Amino acid sequence: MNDPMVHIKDRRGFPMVTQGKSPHGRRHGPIYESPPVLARGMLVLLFIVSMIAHSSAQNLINSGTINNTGTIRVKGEASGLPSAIDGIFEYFGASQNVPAVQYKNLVLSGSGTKSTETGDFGVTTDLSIASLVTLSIESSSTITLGGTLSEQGKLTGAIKKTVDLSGSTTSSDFGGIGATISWSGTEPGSTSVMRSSGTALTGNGNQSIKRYYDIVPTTNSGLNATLVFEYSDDELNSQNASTLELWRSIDGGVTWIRQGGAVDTAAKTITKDGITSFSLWTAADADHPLGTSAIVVNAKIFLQGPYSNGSMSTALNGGGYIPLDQPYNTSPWNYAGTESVTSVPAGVVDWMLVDLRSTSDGPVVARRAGFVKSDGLVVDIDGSSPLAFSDVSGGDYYIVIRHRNHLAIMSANVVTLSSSSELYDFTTSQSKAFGTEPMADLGGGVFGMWAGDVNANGTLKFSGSGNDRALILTRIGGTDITLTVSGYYAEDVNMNGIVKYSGAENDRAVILTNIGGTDITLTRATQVP
Ligand SMILES: [Ca+2]
Ligand SMILES: [Ca+2]
Repeated sequence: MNDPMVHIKDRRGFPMVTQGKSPHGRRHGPIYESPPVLARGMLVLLFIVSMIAHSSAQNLINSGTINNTGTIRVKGEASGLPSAIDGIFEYFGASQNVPAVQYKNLVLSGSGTKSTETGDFGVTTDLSIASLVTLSIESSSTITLGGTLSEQGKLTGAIKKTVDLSGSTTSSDFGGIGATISWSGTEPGSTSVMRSSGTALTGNGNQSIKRYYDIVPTTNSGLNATLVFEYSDDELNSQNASTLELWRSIDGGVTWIRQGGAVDTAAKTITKDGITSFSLWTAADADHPLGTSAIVVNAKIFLQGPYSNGSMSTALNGGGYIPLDQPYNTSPWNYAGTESVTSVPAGVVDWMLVDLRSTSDGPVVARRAGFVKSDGLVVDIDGSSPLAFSDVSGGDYYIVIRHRNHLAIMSANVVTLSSSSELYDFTTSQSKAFGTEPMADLGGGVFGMWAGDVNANGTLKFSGSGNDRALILTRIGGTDITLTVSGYYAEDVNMNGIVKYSGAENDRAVILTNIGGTDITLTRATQVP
């Protein structure tokens, strides 16, 4: 200890805290510098060696700076490290504390648990965890990784890497931290993936496995991405790997939406494709679902018929015409649902029928009848709650909205549905609904479902066989165009409770207007595939 000043140069493979002569009688590692070197601003290390022998703990205590172009190996504790260290820094002892600084290359070898200390912790290039080692990242810290992770041992805590998923970078494994994302179509752009291991998340009274990913792309809608979610057996939290399913939360882990995915228990991966947006993702087995199976559709639509100046008329309700049982049990819907009320709630315009689809032209996954209210909200039979689907898993669905004498509409894209679905407002833009000119322009930037499909065949037709107009005349008797009939009729296109063929507020004219206004041979079809 006669000269504590040490200038570290490239020394690979030796315990760098060796001071003076090694047990073999040769001088290794640190090179001693004289005070004039210090005066020239050279880098300084102060070593205090607790033990000399290779088999004993050795500490690194620094009070200056470190210029490392090789490898620094510490068997005991390191302290006083500068905020950033070049070269390779290796902790090769048994259980050790790892100060939170910016390492260039961090190697964790030896054995036991390497516990990081509080603070900003980064690895500019590569992080290596040897097979007998557990890296325990302090709970308030996240390791920011620049390069790759070599994980022969275990990692607990949070590690994060950011990759620009754009241009030719159509896939990344994010430095091997355990999530691989590939994409086509819309570029996610710069995307950060934070993996957390060793902690379970909770939902629906159940726990997840002890791993989750928080994935944040720059563009986070309209994606077509595939996620390969890796896990390790020691994170299973006593769950059955073969029935693992992915779950995602868009509210920070409060509610969870089932995503499914394909488990490969040999590869220890769960793969899910067709992902349109990212968020917080974890996994749980079939016996520990993180969400209930009830989801809701929270949608706003307008019907052109009863619409005027921002809201819809409740004339049918006022006239007592709305049936207490859902009316879609006839052709063409043939919906056998038992939705029924003892009285129609206030503010209700009419019954609606809502379908969920997994693909734009695929089969109906689930169907329910509910009400639409004067403000456009589609609600359950209580008259206020979003329309619930009790037997459907949360996830991404196309929403199809049907009405007995208006052309059906469908959401332009899938909508993420959960027990707390966000509002999907069809009324604000044509682009909210699927297809070309799917809705009527109601003025003032408001759009609604086309009125006039009296025979509910999906097409507005004014003349010729199977047209919608003639049915109105038939309903009022078939000859005298001045007669009217009151009640709950599909021929009451404007839904004021009166079937009327001619004169003010008649139900015929809007059909002609909707097919173009002049050529009676034109038609208009629903845009729902
Ligand atoms: Ca029709
Ligand atoms: Ca009418």
